[in-house]
Amino acid sequence: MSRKSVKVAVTGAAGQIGYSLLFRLASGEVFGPDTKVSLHLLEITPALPALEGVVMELDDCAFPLLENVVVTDNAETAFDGINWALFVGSKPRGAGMERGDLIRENGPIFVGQGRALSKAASDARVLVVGNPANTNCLIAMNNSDLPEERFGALTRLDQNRAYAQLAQKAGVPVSAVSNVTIWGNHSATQYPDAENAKINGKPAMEVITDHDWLRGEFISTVQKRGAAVIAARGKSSAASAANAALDHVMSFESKTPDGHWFSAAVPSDGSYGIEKGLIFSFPVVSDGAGGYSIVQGLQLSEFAKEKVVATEQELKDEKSVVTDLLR
Ligand code: NAX
Repeated sequence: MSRKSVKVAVTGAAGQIGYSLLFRLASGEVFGPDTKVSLHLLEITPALPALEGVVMELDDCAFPLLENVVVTDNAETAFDGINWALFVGSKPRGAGMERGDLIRENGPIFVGQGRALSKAASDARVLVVGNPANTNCLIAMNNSDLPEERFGALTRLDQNRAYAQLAQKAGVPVSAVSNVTIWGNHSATQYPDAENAKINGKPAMEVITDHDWLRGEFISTVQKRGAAVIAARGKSSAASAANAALDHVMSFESKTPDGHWFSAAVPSDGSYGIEKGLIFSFPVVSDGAGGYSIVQGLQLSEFAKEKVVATEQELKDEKSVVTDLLR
């Protein structure tokens, strides 16, 4: 999709993912060399001074395509006339916090931001990055008048992690890997599907003959990669998360090459028997003109079906914790 200019809202812009995201958006690498970019940055009030520092650095890059930067703690101001909303801002999981606590803590943010979207942006497409991303996206979608198909949550980082693992195991460049799908939730129940993946155009299951690895360590490595990065770095994934968010945006902005697909958590239309309306990661193709569809007809083994049912169940359970935030 080529545009003269694009307005992108980023929430949580003073955070670590924001710091990796904003400069790449402003550089033109996402929307192309002919598209001017306006950044609409939303933060909570106490983080605005830090955000001003980030804006100084954006100024100091003298990006020719960066037309305008809005800095605000008001969601309606941030979302005014935007084309994309990247919902990164949320509270991190604190020590001893259960997933359910995090959902209750962050859910209300997405009620307010969903409502603000309805008032301020009729053309926006939304990507939720802040965790628990799928359920936060469900909440935002339910509190907004924007069409459901505009909403998505990030599982592209999981997909990219799966690509890297398969490439390393097969001893091939990552560009040789294709058609990996992440099914379900951006959580440890996600199912990274190697059964439908390809390496140099051949089924990955033929190229990698260690099927115990494919059904065991491969899946658990991808599922637990976020925790492994935290253990090693002392901080959660940031540059790779920002990179994946931009991959997600670029994939929806362009036509998916024939025979390929990418993973994104989108509202289920009942495909593969998944409960309608859940924000579930599927194989997706984009038409490059604002539309997308879920790839149909992929074969799922009994092993895969069990995994898909488990991650669907987790999303149903998460939904049941926030029913009061849905309308
Ligand atoms: P940081 O804590 O560095 O930044 C979060 C920012 O959000 C802070 O600056 C905070 O002030 C702001 N914020 C909090 N509430 C807000 C609100 N109501 N409105 C606007 N801004 C608000 O976290 P960071 O490392 O940037 O991660 C952000 C989110 O991404 C977290 O929820 C994290 O768990 C999630 N992640 C999601 C991933 C995915 O693949 N879906 C992977 C990476 C990451 O873990």
